[in-house]
Amino acid sequence: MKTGAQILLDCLRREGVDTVFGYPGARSLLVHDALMDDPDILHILVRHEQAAAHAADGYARTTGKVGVCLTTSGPGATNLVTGIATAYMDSIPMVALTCQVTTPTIGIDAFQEADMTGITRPITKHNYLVTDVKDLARIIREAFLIARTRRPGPVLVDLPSDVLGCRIKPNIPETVSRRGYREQTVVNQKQLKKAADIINRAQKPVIYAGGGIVLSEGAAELRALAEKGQIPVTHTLMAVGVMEPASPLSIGMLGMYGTWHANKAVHECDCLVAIGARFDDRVTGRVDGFARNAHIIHIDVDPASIRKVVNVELPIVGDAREAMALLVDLLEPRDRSGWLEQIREWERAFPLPRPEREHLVPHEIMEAIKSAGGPDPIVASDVGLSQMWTANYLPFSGPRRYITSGGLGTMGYALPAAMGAAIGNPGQTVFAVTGDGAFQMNIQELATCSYYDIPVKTVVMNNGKLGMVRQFQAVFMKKRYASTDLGKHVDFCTVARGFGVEAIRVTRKEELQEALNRAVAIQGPVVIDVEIDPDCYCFPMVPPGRKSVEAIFSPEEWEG
Ligand SMILES: Cc1ncc(C[n+]2csc(CCOP(=O)(O)OP(=O)(O)O)c2C)c(N)n1
Repeated sequence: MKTGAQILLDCLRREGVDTVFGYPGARSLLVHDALMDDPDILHILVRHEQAAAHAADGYARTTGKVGVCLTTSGPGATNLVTGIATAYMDSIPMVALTCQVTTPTIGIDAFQEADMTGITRPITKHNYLVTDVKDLARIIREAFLIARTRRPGPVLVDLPSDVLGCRIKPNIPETVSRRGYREQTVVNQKQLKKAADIINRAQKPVIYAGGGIVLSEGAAELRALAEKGQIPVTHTLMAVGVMEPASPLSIGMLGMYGTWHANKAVHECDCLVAIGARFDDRVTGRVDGFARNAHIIHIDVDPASIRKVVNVELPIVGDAREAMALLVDLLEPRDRSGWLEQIREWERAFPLPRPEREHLVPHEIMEAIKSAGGPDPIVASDVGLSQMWTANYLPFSGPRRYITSGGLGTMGYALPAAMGAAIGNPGQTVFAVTGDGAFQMNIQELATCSYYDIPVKTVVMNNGKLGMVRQFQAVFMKKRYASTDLGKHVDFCTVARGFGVEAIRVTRKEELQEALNRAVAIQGPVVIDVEIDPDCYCFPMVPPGRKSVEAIFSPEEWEG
């Protein structure tokens, strides 16, 4: 006979879970107690439940496994909401375990009761309230199956404390399936053949590569496809690293803060092959101006994302990797050097800006991180200018190396996500790149890093401002900087040391490289607080509501 809590851990072990990011309370006592003696599952006690979700997310993004977080009921559970929504928007496999008040007291406003299945219905792929311990093992197995298959996403399981305390003879099902839920899709060969015909006929095709390629482990197939057809590839924020950045076929990121030449190529192409991407409004700009002359092919595992934003000509529902592997055989080799040269010409005309200033500027910081980080560091970036600078200026030669909150744009993501990444990838160098605003949203996690000696190197791009919002004010609000000044620079070094984390402050260019090298050489966590020019922004930028070729390169260019 075993308790529900013990059965839960048996199920987690069965799914190969080695780490749970969590925070306890009265309702989770039994699970935390069982975890204390568990030889296989490490429980990381975060300092705020939001960080548990982001850490599970960072673990999942960098390992490809399902991330797991665990909280008590009520406020512990509701604190997960932003982290779950972050994972949902970016299709990240996660199982969120929230403990609940006892089944007889559900619905009477019991102490620390919150209706978690109700609250998270719109931000989970699926969710469950377990009302009978006999269902527990099956539900946990289903939760993992649903989280990691098809279009992945977070699944929440709400666990009343009496269910966790109930004793039964455990019976973990060998296999699980859900009626109406097919784990796999079968790619339609006829549609693929049509796609190949369109691509083979195209003079100026472009591949628009999205996060689905990362999730399906399809980077090699993408590279083969691009190579065979000599097709340039632009990627989304979610797909950083899917192409080798030095490849002549890689044309950088598209969208609001993408490269001018990638946006221009999409604007001028005669065939756009969207793979594992969802035509996010930050990518398309004004939809009626997006790829206006192109035959659009859309390959995606989720039929609901097809024709949601853009009326594509040829939809193909299926796993991105599988579809690309089949498509590559149908493509005819082509010489498209004229088209590729045209895109390079656009790049030479409007390269990513690399300004020279007295103060430290972003691309210099990215170059220094690259030089200190070795061949393949993992970088979790926050949300703000630091995010776009990292995506544009730091080269990543593989997927699952650059992680960020793309769809929801959650400030405070970087440090906890980097923690999860570091735990999932022992021995790897892991950076969190953050702004001074976003850092303060989960800064308490320095305590977690210090306690467990998680060696995250946090680079704070400290401009004393909420830079990305300030950029909007500089461009669109006539430089009225409402509520974006964070005041006198916070001394993050003192704060970090208070948490028991080593810290280095950088104010001058000459100090930067040496500081980063030293941070990487230190065994444990380090904060590198880098003072940067507050008037440094991220350009080119496509103004909201404009076509993606209407990017501006400075605030002065805007006359709207
Ligand atoms: C939780 C949350 N609140 C508000 C925002 C809106 N927002 C987007 S970027 C940004 C500024 C970020 O400032 P900072 O972290 O200092 O980075 P910087 O842009 O200066 O690099 C804000 C407030 C958000 N994305 N997330």
